[in-house]
Amino acid sequence: MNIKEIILRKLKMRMKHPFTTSFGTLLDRYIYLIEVVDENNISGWGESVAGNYPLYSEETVETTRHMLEDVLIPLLNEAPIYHPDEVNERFKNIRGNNIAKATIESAIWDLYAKQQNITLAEALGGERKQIEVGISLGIQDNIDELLALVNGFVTEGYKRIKIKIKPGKDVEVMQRVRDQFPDIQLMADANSAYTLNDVETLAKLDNLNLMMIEQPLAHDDIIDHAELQAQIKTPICLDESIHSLEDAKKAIRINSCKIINLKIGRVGGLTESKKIHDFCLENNIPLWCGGMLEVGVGRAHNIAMTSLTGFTLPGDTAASSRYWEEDIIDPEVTVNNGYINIPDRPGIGYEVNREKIAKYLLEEKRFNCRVQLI
Ligand code: OSB
Ligand code: MG
Repeated sequence: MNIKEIILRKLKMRMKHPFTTSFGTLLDRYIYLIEVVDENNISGWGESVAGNYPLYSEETVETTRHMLEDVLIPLLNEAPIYHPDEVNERFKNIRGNNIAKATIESAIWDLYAKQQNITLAEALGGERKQIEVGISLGIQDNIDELLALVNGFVTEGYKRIKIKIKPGKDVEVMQRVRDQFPDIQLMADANSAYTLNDVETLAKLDNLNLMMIEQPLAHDDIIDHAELQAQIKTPICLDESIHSLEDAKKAIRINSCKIINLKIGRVGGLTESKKIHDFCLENNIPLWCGGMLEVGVGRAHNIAMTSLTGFTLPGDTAASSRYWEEDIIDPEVTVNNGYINIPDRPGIGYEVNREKIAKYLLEEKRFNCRVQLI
């Protein structure tokens, strides 16, 4: 079946609340959605999870557009594709730009699953019918506000609470949360805000029975993390440092981390995600699926991915209503007592709502396509 058209749409969506990490605060999400349409007018969807500025990764909303328009879509047009696994292969000489690659690769996976009339979860080999979910809480102005937030989400049933930390907003914050909630699954995410000079501070977190500390040190490091892991009991989880299966293998080989956070965008798509999943499963490395403040399309891809059995820890993919007044998919993602049911309709399993897209649309570009997806 040929892909006859690819449509790139830029949306602007305001989040319900600003989200603050050690690298900055986000309120308005600018999002590229990609739609790949085949000859039978079946559509596959992908979402660029890049930020407005290159703070989490070097990619931005607009670099993903450039890559898609000027590099990746033309490359796809060069030759037929027989299976979505070949998309990653086609892009292998293009350095970096994993979020851009994942945007179109994940849309082709969705289209492929719909053409086969199976769910994306099934296409990926996922077996779970429901997944456990946690929540990620941004840095708050004061601890009482944070405690109120934690209380709300624990009451709703979220299975794991992740709290963003940075120097000066770390040990006391985590201590207060732990004191008030002695039994919850709790973790911290530093988004690279520390260095090895901070070992003393980070070691204080060891008393709090945290599931893990996520990416305490530099975004591109695995060496210092190994040194830190040797000095603290709390498991280190790597996020920013892992861009591929190779990165994951090296990080584990030198004991830089004990847990891996997988983000489909960060590793360049679902094919690479599956490889990292398989490696973690074979080697008993706890794995979970991270979030990037996605709207419904990205959320749906995360949910399908998390249906694979190697995702042994609750992920970051919360309900649509966590960030959005209204999501662009029907139905929205809902969480019941800490679980999301894997949808049973083909592909991503949620319908993209075109009226809502029109409401948030800034730009639309159409590309004629000759890609055969057979
Ligand atoms: O480090 O996991 C992160 C959001 C944007 C960029 C990086 C991160 C995050 C989150 C939010 O923690 C996770 C989510 O709820 O989508
Ligand atoms: Mg993180």
